[in-house]
Amino acid sequence: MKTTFRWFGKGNDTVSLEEIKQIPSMHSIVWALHDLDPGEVWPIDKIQEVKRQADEQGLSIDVVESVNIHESIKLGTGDREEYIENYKRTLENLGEVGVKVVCYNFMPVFDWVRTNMFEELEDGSTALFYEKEKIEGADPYELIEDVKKSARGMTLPGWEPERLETIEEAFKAYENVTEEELYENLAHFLNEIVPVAEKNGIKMAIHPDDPPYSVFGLPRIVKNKEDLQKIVNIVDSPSNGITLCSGALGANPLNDIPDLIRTFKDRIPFAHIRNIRHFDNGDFIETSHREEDGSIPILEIMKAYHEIDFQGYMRPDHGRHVFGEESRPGYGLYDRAMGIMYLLGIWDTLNKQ
Ligand code: DNO
Repeated sequence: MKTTFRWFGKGNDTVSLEEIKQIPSMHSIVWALHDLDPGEVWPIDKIQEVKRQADEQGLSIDVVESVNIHESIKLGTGDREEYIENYKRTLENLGEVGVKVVCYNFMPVFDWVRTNMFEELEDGSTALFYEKEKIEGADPYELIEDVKKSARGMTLPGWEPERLETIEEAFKAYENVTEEELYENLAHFLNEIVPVAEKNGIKMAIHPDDPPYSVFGLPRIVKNKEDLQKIVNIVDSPSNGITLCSGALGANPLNDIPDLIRTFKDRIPFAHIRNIRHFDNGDFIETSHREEDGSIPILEIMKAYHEIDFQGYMRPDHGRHVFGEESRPGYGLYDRAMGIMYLLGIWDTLNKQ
């Protein structure tokens, strides 16, 4: 297992590479060119600049999260081939500097969804919160306004202003798109992309839907074991893989994460480990990584990774906001660093047994 930490780039993150380097065991940053729009080719000089910055700290740039998918590819509209070609060029450029894993998602319109970024927990720390009823009755435009306000001026991954500007149009475009059609569009994309990824030494890793069910009536196709099985079957190659996110999939209590790890063991190049606490009414809140603080079986998850001799990349996912730190929602330094030490403690113990 190689440990990683998400970093949003110089001038775009409250956490520095110098700080990341001091977290024990750090192998690689998880990065992206956040100033580019989905569909643009990532220029080699910009990629090399990130590599240079990481090299200076002795960190590798093996994992990209995410190269976002242009909405035309998800919708399967006439201009999708152009964007698929651009995606291939980006993969070639990333392969050239040694990137090994590219995370992406296939969620229509919204990436992840929450109702409050700074919900207070019992100990006074705050964390991302999802209220089921609020979403069910919500007007998506109101939610967008709320999210923007609660983001405290930071752009959130997946909620970039350019994306939000076109949201009305995007909603209309998906009005008649079924889950089958969305799946067909993913299959078309993967059939085109996976051979290029293979050739460039890259493993594609799809991120599950977060939360793993339909929101605002939009189709969702990466929700559970059955969906993941269908996706890995599209192209039978290690370059067609999964980002196994325990928090995203875990929001549905019926998803058995240790079982998913064992089932898809050869197809998980990238693991996100996040704990959340379920409430009876369907709400959930993100918690510390410690198993007993939430509802996700973190110990069993680590055991399952250990059992499959996991050689991929792992990152501690969303943390709480603690010690008064002001950061991007879910992406402060302190709680994620504490999280990784907890996960490493489990891992090292398993290694000694
Ligand atoms: C949010 C993240 C997501 C994730 C993408 C992957 O914090 O978990 O934005 O990066 O869905 O493509």
